Amino acid sequence: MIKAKHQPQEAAVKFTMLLAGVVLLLMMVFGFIMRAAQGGMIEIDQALFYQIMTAHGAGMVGTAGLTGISILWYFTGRYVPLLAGVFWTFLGLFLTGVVLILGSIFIGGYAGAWTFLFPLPAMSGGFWSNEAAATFLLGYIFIGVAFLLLHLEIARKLIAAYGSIGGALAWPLAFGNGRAENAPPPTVVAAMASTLFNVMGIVVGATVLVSSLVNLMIPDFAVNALLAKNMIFFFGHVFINASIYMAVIAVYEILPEYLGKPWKTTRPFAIAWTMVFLFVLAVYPHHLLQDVAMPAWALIMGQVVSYLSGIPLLAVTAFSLLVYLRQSRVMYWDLASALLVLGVAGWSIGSAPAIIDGMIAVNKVMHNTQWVPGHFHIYLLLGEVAITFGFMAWLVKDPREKGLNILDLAGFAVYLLGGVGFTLMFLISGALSVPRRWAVHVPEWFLQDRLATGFALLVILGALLFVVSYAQGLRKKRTR
Ligand code: HEM
Ligand SMILES: [Cu+2]
Repeated sequence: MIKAKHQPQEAAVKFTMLLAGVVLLLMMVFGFIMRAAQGGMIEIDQALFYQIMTAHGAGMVGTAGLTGISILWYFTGRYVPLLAGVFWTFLGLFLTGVVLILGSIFIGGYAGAWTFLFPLPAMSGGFWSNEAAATFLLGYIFIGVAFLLLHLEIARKLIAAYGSIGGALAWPLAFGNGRAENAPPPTVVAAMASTLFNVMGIVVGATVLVSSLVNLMIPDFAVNALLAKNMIFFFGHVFINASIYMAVIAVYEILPEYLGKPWKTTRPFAIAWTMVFLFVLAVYPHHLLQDVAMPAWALIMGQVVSYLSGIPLLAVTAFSLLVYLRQSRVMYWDLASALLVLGVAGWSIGSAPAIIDGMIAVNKVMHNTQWVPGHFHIYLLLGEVAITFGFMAWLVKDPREKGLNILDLAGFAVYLLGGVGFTLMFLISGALSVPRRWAVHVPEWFLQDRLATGFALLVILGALLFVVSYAQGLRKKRTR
């Protein structure tokens, strides 16, 4: 249906998605263990809780990034020829980083959370050594370099094919008198924009990583804590947002096959992507609303841009999707299309509690509560990860079968039910001021903890069905 000029790198991406599916499952089990421990259903050593929390945070964010960029790579490969060797090098560096991170946590005992907030890595109170912390930071640096490499290859090819950065961002259509027929496809616009901001985020992240590393080795090399925090949250905010913005390319490329109509680059679409590019960079101070030392203007900017940041793109994507769905006479539901539509819905719904938390008045009481994991688990679990599973289902889709078989339906239903229940329990706990990141909860909080643990089991069951059916699909496709 969609004219592909080039052949995307099927094998590399399929292999990566299998890997990612297995890691997602494993990290979900880590999450389940944490929630069960908070509910007093199992007992684990508190130091181990924070190791698991660190692994879950870094592992999930890393996998979201990995799946997001694999989706981007796969579909960008339809429009420009990308070098396969770059992807394999990326994967090698990425996995080296993963090994370093896992070693630092489970051998070295590092448990300073995925945010490695300065000076925590260097102040473990005897729980881990400076070497363990340094290994963790080094692992991140490997992953950062891996991403930079892939983004540079993408940027290079897009600029060559579309003339300039502005050309790939559809600026002539957005701000000039360019015509929609000549505009680059949505995938190219999204790939260019997310490449730009992710590169900026990673470069800032690499700078603060290296500074923290030097500080670990030479404690006299002091880092300004507030500056380090700004840089870390700039990086973290941009990186996790980029994972969603990259994954949404799957919606633009795959759903048209179901809708019977291509997803078009319109003027609002082009403007929204440029706005997102600016806002994603400007909004990060909403992570620092509790830092009294921050200048007031930055915090106010964080709040105001929070209202604006996701909305243009979300509105354009979600609204277009609704219009396309209403107009289409050929749309049908199978696992892939159901998960992709769920992903857009989860992403949209999750942004509401995020914006609430981005208000300074609310943030003062909500910020260190489970409201925060509540909102981001919605748009990650039911957004980015739903899109990822949808993409995987599409990769192994049997063109002779149309519709949901009973296993697909069961997987989708338990994943959805579990995901909604699980995230709702976080939000309820947050509204009741239950703090986040506490290994031990008091019995008054057990009810939500235990319900959430049950819902988490459903999520894991659904995800297991998706991954198993993907693995079977890969095997069948090879023999077909
Ligand atoms: C079955 C699915 C999942 C379960 C049971 C689960 C469970 C948890 C729990 C219990 C926490 C700690 C909450 C607290 O602070 O008290 C947590 C934190 C977190 N989760 Fe999940 N999670 C799941 C899926 C995901 C997914 C899909 C992602 C991202 C793609 C994710 C990313 C994170 C992050 C970034 C944190 C923050 C870690 C920190 O505070 O340092 N989780 N999760
Ligand atoms: Cu943010």
